[in-house]
Amino acid sequence: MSGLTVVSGLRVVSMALVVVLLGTTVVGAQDRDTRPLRTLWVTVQTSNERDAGTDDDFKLLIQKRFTLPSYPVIELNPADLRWDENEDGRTELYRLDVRQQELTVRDVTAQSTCIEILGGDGWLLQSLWIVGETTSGEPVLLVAQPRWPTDGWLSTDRDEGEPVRSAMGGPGCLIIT
Ligand SMILES: [Ca+2]
Ligand SMILES: [Ca+2]
Repeated sequence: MSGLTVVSGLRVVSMALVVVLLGTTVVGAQDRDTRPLRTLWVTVQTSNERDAGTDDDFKLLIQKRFTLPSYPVIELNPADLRWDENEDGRTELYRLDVRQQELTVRDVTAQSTCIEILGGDGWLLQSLWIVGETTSGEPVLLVAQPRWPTDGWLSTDRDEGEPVRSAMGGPGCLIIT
């Protein structure tokens, strides 16, 4: 482990901060829950604000924080829906099969999950919810952001927003390398 990199390329912080950040995230019931997941149900609500919608694709980045020593980052590409999704005010539900990724409940948290847009058509969310379904069929709320920040635009065009945001809407994404 060489340090902690902010994916948006803003800065690399020290090993000491890595330890502090890990210390603050490795607490709570979810971090001890190793039930395997077979499905992620991702609900994305787009803001009503003008031009909040996007025609661009996106992906989810999930870092497996407990898989030492490499902390692999899983990339998930939601399938294109049959309609013009993620337009202003729309709410979409994506079903992602994650059986191949060997994710567990503790892998998918607000701290470990990010959203990346793949184009320059700015996108502003209203809310983001991720519910996991374990291999035995139990639903578990993994990520809940009912109030996405109103300045939390996503875009590969830096004049419009950030290409990567955390699942809570903040700029950048903490990736341990
Ligand atoms: Ca579509
Ligand atoms: Ca837009």
